[in-house]
Amino acid sequence: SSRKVYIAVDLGATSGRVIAAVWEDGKLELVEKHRFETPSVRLRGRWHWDFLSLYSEILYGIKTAVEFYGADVVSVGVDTWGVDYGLLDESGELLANPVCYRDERTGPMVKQVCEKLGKDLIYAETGIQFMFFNTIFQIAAEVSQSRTAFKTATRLLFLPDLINFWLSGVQSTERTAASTSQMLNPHTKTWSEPILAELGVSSEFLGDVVDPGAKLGLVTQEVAEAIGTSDLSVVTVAGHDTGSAFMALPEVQPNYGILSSGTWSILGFELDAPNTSPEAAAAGFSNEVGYGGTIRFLKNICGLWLLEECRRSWIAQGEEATYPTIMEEAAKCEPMRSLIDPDYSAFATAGGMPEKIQAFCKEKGEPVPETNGQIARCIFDSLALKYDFVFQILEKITGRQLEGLFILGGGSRNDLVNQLAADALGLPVVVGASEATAVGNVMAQMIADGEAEDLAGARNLVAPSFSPRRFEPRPGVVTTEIKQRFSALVS
Ligand code: LRH
Repeated sequence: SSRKVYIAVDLGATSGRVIAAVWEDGKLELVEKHRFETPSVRLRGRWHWDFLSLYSEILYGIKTAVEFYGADVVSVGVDTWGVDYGLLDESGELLANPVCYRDERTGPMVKQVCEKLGKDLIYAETGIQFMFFNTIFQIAAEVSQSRTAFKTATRLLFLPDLINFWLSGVQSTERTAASTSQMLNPHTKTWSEPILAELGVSSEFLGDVVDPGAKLGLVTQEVAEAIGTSDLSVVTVAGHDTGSAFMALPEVQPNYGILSSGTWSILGFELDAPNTSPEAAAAGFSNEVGYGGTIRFLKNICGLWLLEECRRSWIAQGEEATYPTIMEEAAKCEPMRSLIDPDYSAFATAGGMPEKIQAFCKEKGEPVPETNGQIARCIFDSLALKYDFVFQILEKITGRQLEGLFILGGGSRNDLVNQLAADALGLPVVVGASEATAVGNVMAQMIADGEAEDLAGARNLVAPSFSPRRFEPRPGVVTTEIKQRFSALVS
């Protein structure tokens, strides 16, 4: 038949998905074959990913897709959240469970590394926003804590590369995932020598960086037995989930900002070349390398993590706290009653989120949100205001007058936030695929398979399959006074 099926494995910090993308008669249909949680496990004072269990879920999802679509299945691609990695010994054995990026182990490292190398040099070399969990600081922590697994390891694989290795038997270092490390230079698009030297790691340890789109080969014999076919090719995609998501824009509009909304709210746009100017450094924007060498100029805003963490607390206290109930209650709450800075440092780590939000409000003289609905509403209002705040900086640095915002990703299912974002920006919001990451993942596979020529070609091919939704700004909902009140809260 003319039907082709591509499998996208997409791991986010809240959930993982195995999606079968069915390409037939010029239409791409996404079918979710398996969804599972990706919880972190606290063990002996560290937060770990339970990586073997995630691997089992992935195999199960692929097997289900293979059973259903048989010989039409062409290939599989993997993307995950950024910055985290596994450590391997010479024989390829994983030496420890990967540590979660939110773990506190990097505590003093940002200061320490910056003092040694200089913040300016690190930014000029990498163009990446300083976040405590970037790989550079995780490695500094491994060195400073003299961790045995790290000392024994001969190879580091970023998480998408680790899964690709388990599926195909081939170790590789894919460029988009590598670019989240704050160790890669976005101008040369390869490892930064001064940073590697400072950390004391070699480029052999990190691997030669290769572009997404490479065919690694067929699945190993062991995987073939688990999924029921040996005829499945493993293809590197934009292994960084945000990189895959940005591929799936509903249309090309150079003057629209792009928001990839999920655990993180990632706001920026695509540039042809990196901007590592002092202005970009001062504002803390990242230059992440995307598919085809594109640059995503963006800022990470602490996104729906805030709500996910609140839900985790509420559920632990025996409340039901389902998404629909929370949304319903939040919609009924007084708008703009309590505001927070979503990026306040204490919100970045796990635990006690409702109390942390209340404490922030109390300290800043904001009315303290009491009910779950009020807390959720506070998060949504504050996120929309933060988008506007960051948008204004983005306009200044790039000299572009933005005309609207695309919202992609799982968080784009939240129509309350979509509308609030339009209100806060005073601009139209256009909502694209909620599984944008999987769509981008599949686009890279389609290019590798010869179905599309390049990124632009793939965008044209798949765009008609996902009809965008529009939100127009409601005048007067977000006033100048509210924006000023919000700005005063941002540290
Ligand atoms: C989103 C994301 C983001 C990174 C963070 C670690 O899932 O990949 O782009 O900064 O996780």
